[in-house]
Amino acid sequence: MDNEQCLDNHSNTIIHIDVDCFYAQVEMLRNPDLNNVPMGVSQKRFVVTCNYIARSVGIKKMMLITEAKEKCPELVLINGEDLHDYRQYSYKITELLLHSFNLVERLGLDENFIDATSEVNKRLQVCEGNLDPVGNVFGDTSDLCDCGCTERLKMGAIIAQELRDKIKSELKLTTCAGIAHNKLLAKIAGSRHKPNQQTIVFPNSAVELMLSLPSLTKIPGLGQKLCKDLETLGITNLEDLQNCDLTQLSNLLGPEKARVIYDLSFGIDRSVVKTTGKPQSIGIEDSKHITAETEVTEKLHELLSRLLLLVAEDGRIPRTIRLTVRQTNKTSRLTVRESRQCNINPSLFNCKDISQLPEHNINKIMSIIMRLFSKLVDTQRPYHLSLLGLAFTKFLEKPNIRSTLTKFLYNNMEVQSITDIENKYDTGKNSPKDSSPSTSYFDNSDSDIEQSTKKSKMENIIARRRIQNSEDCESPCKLKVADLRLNSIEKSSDENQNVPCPPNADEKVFRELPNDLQLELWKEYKKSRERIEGESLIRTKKSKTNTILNYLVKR
Ligand code: DCP
Ligand code: MG
Ligand code: MG
Repeated sequence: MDNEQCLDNHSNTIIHIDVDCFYAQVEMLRNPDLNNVPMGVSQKRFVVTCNYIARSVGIKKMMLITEAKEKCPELVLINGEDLHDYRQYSYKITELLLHSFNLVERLGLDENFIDATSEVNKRLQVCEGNLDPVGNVFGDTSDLCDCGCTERLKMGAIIAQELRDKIKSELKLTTCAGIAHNKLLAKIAGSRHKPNQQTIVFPNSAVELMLSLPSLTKIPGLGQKLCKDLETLGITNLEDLQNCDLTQLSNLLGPEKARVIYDLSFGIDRSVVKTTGKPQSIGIEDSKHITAETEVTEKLHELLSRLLLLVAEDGRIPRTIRLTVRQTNKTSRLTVRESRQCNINPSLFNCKDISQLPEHNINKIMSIIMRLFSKLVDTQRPYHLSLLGLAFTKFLEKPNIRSTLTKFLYNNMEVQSITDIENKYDTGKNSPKDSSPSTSYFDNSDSDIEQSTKKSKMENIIARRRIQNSEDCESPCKLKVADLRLNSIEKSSDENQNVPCPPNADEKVFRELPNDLQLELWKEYKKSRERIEGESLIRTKKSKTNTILNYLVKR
């Protein structure tokens, strides 16, 4: 069955993997001395997690530090406010899973759902005899379903064990897994036996598993707020939800949501595993109290530096920057959180390593941020901020000339990441204020704020290619010079007037390409010919498929 139709039959095999005491394990890997002592990871006033030694003496996740220290005075606390390494490990786990499976969905930093349905079916086709369940099984196994799900889930458990072993051997992290025919049951099953274990739940035990939850809030997807709303209908526990009047529930939540929640109470979940793409925005916030502009610039500068590290790791080029502030009105005591964003010229990121942007570019980005700030906060009057946040959104993939060319030549597809961008540079309703705040980051030039205009596909291809070329440039200024130089050489060159079409290439298509691309293809052809002649080698199959020229070769 196809993933889109995850109906409430038992055809799917879903694995949920959750890392044991995630932040604590990362800290223990960093410092193995922590392995044998009770240790916790703190953020502000809380122990956000702790190792299993600490858990054995009663320390719990999200316990106040004061309470935890009372319970276990020898508890070692590590500050976990810098999420950098946790994020790194988190992405490594997902990446590792994606090596074996296409359908991997991240949930938070330490969880992944894997739709193992097709792999399970493939393996079962060549598997003879009954399988033994690997790991724990939740509930009674005397009356199992005979639709084939029993063998599928057992095969799922074998795969779960393999994946957990791989995570352990490659990343040195222990994990728990749940194996079930849907995401809900897989997630809950995994938490039944911890740490470093896995649990299968067969469909006949679905309701029993749901009823084993201590409260409604433990149903994944039901937050505190929703549970409060349910209380108004007298629904305070799982049985109440199972026995509730669906019409009343629909009146409260709308028919769709009511049905979803009602089904969840019986362990029915039709949601599918959706591959998590790269995040749509990368942001960072700090909840510090700030009242002066020097502090604002200092804090935003710090946030920007940290954000650039994250963007560098992500590998894409941001197109939009968003500033968020939370300010309290002194008189009304009301706290308001607001954001403003604007497009940003991607050439500002023309640097091999975005985390090492030249000071000049940083200052330009800061000036854009401070412009946004002046639109959000009236800097002429006293203000009281309790949070500042920066985020980059609307990313451009670092362009790949080969795929761009392929698309252009054969698919004529939209260059989506560029044409999708809204044609406005400020999402705010008001026009920009004229007043120039005193900070040195301010300049009133709009040159780095992208005034997006819809470009032709060809322009987009060329624009992308320029960004790619610029990767080798140390600064955008050098990029511009290099780019101009390249263009002027090409324009004045005779070769460029009539670039020879490489033999075997489709000349008609070739002639439609911009001259600089034609030239590049010709050079590539010449280079490969020289290589072949020089080394008297016949091109291998691999190099053939990897050559841009091959995209042009007539079929
Ligand atoms: N986390 C957090 N704040 C919370 C909950 C969790 O910062 N309110 C962080 C710390 C955890 C990580 O997220 O290490 C993963 O959350 P889990 O709930 O999976 O908890 P752990 O992985 O720490 O422990 P477990 O072994 O119970 O999965
Ligand atoms: Mg965990
Ligand atoms: Mg988790």
